[in-house]
Amino acid sequence: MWLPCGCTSKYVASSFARRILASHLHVSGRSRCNVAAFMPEAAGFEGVSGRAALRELSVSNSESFWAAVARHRLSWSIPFHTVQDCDLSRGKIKWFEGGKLNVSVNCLDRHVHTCPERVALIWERDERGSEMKYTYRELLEMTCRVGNLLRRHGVKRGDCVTIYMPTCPLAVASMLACARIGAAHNVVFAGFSADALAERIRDAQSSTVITVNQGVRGGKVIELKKTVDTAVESCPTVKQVFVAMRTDNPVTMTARDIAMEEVREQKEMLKEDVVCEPAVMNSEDVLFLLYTSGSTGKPKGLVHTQAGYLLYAALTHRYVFSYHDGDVFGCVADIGWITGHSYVVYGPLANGATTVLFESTPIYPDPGRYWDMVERLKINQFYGAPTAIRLLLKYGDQWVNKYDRSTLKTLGSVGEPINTEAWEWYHRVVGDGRCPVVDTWWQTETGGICIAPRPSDPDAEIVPGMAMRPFFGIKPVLIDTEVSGELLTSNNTSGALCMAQPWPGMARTIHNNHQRFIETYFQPYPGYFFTGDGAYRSEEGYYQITGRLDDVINVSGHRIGTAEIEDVVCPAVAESAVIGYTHSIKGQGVYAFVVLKKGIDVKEADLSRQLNGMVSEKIAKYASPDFIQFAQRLPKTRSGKIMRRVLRKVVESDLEGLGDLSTLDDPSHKCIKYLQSCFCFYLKM
Ligand code: 6R9
Repeated sequence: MWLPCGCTSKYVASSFARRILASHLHVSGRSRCNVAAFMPEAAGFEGVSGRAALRELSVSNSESFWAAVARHRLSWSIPFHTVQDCDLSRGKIKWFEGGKLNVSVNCLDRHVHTCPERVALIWERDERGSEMKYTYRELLEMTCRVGNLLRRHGVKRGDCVTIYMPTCPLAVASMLACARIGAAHNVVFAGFSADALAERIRDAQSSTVITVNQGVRGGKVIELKKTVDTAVESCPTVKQVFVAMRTDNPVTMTARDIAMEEVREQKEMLKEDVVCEPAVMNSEDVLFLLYTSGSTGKPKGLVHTQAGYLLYAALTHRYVFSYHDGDVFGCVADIGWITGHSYVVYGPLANGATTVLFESTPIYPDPGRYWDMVERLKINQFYGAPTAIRLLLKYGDQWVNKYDRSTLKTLGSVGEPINTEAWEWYHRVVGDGRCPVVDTWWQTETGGICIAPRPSDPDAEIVPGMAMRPFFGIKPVLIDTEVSGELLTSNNTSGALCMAQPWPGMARTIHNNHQRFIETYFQPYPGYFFTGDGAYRSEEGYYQITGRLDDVINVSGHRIGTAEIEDVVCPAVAESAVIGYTHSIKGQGVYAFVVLKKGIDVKEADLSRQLNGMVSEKIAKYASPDFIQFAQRLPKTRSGKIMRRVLRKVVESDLEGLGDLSTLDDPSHKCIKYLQSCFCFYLKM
């Protein structure tokens, strides 16, 4: 086992300093002699004498690297014969072919074999102080019961099960049960509306849904079963809905519904055996679909497969956070997002970690919730979102200082750029200035973290608000967006962030739409995977993400396509344009410009409220506009495209920065002047 050498980290503390004030310390004498202790399988790599050399090899000889890691870190029923068979220009990605394994065996059985009584899950329930622990043995039993239950009700290998549940042990067991019997899962975030859920169920062609009677979040009861009832009305494929009980309140059950377990009298689940034969899966069989927003109105179901995904989630979890055996890992993401999949469920469980399932909110019952939890559960790594950090920062240091955070070793951030002020507060106040803060950049598409300050030498510098260094096997490049699509090879430059070579964790396709997969990710820059983000590479070669280059906005770390919001149809509206604007807590807020149909006579304030309600109902609350501005017309190019860049400047009141308006269809710029003078409705607090 690698023993951390206990060196103190060096940080660049000065505000907004983008310059690295210390020299590079990539290859130190210490790391040269303990590469094998750092990563045991690296002992077989000839001539690799330091971590920098190990990283070099992972990129220059990625096949050897991934082959060694896959053999060492996964349990296979049959070993793979081909490490990779990828062609980025065709969107073809295959890893570890010939290999057979079962993901749930890798996450559960092998740990039950060595340490059955180790805690796998700590469920930090919404009700503070009522956490529940589940050992690996218990989680395996629960998973087997759900697996048998699903099998008995006809769920087969290759089917897709939709899971609409809050973050809770049964949701994790349901995901793992799907993996156990060879079904794919499709977890839909429990904050999505009935319409959004229905769209995802239909696209995934699920015939089985798993849900709970009611959810509980921030002290409020959420009617999840009712939402499922509404959703499945428009989903003819759905044959059965399993309903677990999160609260004691009964809900109306229909002929389609099966009570999964009940609080007092464990029903269906207890009938099942605690042994469930794992399906032997091919490396490239589907593990799950996860829907995410793109720049069109239709969310895309990204497909992740078995071995490559699990390996990448496990390796990044181990090395980015410096996770060690016995640590308690606290990722507060919801399981409905990729962060929940990779760093609440698969990565930590593959590594035999104790992982926290956080069901509540950062400010319930008060803004000390996270840090009280850190103290109570003795969390060693805390992984959260910048939006929550910014919110908590505003409540003041006292909520943090009240609690003992001495167990913390690493702090992580994900989902959106973390501004320097939030980064420094996280580092200085939450981490007492002694924990590395890792700003981790990645996406649903990448499966796991691709750029993060760690792993690197323990004393290598970390620049506030920068993701900095590519992970093992990751080769980021920047490409000129404006003129030529040319590779930008120098430092101190910005461009479209692309990946020049495949890695095992990347998504394999978009469910039922491989063509869209190719068009979105591989056609913009042939031969490269295009992330959709822009990035800056510093003088020192470190990466900083500058934001999306497409029409996707990021509200509190949740991706939403502007087109999805614009597509919510209201009979009174002729057209609309949605843009993101800078929001001090959420990162970005939603601003909608709306043009009404001629002759419509409604009070704008009423219509604003109505539109807002419609977006909540069709998509989710977080997507509903903060501002709605009614306009006579929208600025367009002569070819009829809405000039969002102009709208953004109007919202920012930056009339100097309007840029080139030569393509505007209204040479007098009357429309822009009008927009500026208009009143808008502030809708959300
Ligand atoms: C993991 C996750 C992905 C998009 C991504 C980017 C933004 C994520 C970030 C970040 C700046 C970071 N993003 N991490 N931007 N710094 N550390 O969030 O996946 O929901 O698919 O969102 O989020 O724009 O493209 P996902």
